[in-house]
Amino acid sequence: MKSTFTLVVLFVILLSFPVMRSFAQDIPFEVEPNDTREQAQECWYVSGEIGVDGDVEDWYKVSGLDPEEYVSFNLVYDTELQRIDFEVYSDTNVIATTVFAESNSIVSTLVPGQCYVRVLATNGQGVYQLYADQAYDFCGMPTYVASEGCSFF
Ligand SMILES: [Ca+2]
Repeated sequence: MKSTFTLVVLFVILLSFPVMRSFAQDIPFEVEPNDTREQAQECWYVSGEIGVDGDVEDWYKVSGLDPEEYVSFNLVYDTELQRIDFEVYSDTNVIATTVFAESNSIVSTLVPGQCYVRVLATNGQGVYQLYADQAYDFCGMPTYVASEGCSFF
């Protein structure tokens, strides 16, 4: 009985590897030029590189959001190599920004207009991943909470 359970667990683990790998491969990479709002790349999640060859900002456009529900943004990067902040826009208005963000900084906010995210290299260079999410827990609260060091306007 115990060996059957062990086999089932091993089988599930083996099955999960292709799923995780395919998810990682499905994250699109940024497309330059994307240095202005007009050049913003449409996506909910993206991997990019910043701080290289004078490229200090990347713009993204997030469409299909429910304007009455909170959206969470999560930025992941290597703090040993770089420092990155990001700003969230509703149309042309900045509504939230991180200040000296740690990796895995999360901002949750309402975005009533067209959403844009501007990623800014503040020091160094390297790659990052940016995720937008409108997922909620069973109590209707955003699954992410705002990190310290984030400002809202
Ligand atoms: Ca850029």
